Amino acid sequence: MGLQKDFLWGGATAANQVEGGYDQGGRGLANVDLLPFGKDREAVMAGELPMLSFDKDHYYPAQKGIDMYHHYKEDIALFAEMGFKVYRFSIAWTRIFPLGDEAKPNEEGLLFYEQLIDECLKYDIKPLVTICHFDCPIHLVKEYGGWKNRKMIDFYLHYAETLFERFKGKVYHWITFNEINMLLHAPFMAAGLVFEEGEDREQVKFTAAHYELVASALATKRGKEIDDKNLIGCMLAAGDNYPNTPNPEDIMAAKLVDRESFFFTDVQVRGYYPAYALKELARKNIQLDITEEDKQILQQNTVDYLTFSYYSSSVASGDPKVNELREGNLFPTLKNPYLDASEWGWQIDPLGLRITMNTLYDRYQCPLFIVENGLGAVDVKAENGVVEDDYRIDYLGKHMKEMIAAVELDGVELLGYTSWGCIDLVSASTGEMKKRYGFIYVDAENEGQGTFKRSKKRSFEWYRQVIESNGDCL
Ligand code: BGP
Repeated sequence: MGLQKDFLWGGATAANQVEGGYDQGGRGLANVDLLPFGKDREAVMAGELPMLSFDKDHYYPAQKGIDMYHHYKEDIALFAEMGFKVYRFSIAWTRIFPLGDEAKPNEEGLLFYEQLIDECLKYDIKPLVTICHFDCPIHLVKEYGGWKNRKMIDFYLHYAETLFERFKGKVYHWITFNEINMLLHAPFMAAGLVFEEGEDREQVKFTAAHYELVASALATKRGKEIDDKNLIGCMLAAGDNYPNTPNPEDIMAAKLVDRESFFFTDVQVRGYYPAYALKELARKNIQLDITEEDKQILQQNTVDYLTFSYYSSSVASGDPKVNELREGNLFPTLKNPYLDASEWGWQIDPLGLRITMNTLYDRYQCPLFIVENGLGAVDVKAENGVVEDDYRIDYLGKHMKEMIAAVELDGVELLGYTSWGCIDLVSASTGEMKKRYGFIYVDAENEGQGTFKRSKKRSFEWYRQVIESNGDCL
């Protein structure tokens, strides 16, 4: 009993939240470099406040991240000390193609990731590469409108092929797009979409979604042609939606919210647009540029596994007045009276992870991989200089127990678990450093001040033991 012997324990990060070095190594600028720190961040993420050029007087969190660009060897050594079997990271598109539409890649960028990958392999840590974690070269946004434009499929494919070729024999686990469903909630951050006045936003978002789906399927095809040992997955921001009451109206409402996310994975795992999505698009009068060739591409190139993030469940009501009480950024939800919440209002629901795993496995019957889960919290060092993060140990331990229950008791097929922000990093939604997730503390403050020195939190040794015992010590 228990998890399989080769279960992939590890941690996850994203380039723009950790690397820094935004203008080094020939790197170009991306949408994620222009997400400001402070009050405008959410409006910019949503594509409502076009911010397409770098303002020297402003601090952008991606400028410094946690300076992993210069600390990666030290960081990977610490991951190895915890016993990581896998490290999920993303490649910054603009390190490889600074503008995005060049024919020739930037060798310095490829070399950086090659060294990072070699450093992982030195410790027997498998690299799990996210090809696109929210980033889109700013040149592609300005010249082509980001993912509004079908040409993006070719640019993305050329970028993905370059990675498959270069890292052949070293990387076997790939994710095409991070949290693809985030495109509907944060369209500038997730897909480089900026809305023109009077533009039909739904039309733009679903057009971009279609192009990303085709690009993802084509990357799956090319990745497997280049090396048939490659495993290519999709990635969903997951978490079941509960009905507010047993009223059938609420149950239907929860189902409808779920569909906004499942729409993406239904296409990526099953290979075709589900009937409910076609009806919904027609009702909204959204015309998609879906060609016969696109349909074939989607049908023939479904993913090998489904990866997902899980932070919380949510609650929906069929009553519009009740729904007005929904709160929270990105994924607004009603309060669940049975759950506590994090300092950022994300409701903590370990059993929800087991429920979500069952929902996904029942729906798709394909291997799952939890690639993000964790607690964002304000960490304070105790007098001994150590962050005694028992709250994080509690959160993660409870989630891991439910994860193991889903495998042992429900028969869900699960390849691995990478906790989000295994080392402190910049928060995607708020741009803050003070929302910390790591087992490793980084001495950096909200606006890039600090020594960037790394130190172990109490959870570091705890996670080491979890991995060593393959979850048995929980
Ligand atoms: C997911 C993203 C990550 C990450 C995480 C936590 O949506 O894939 O990039 O940051 O959420 O969110 P936050 O950083 O806002 O706490």
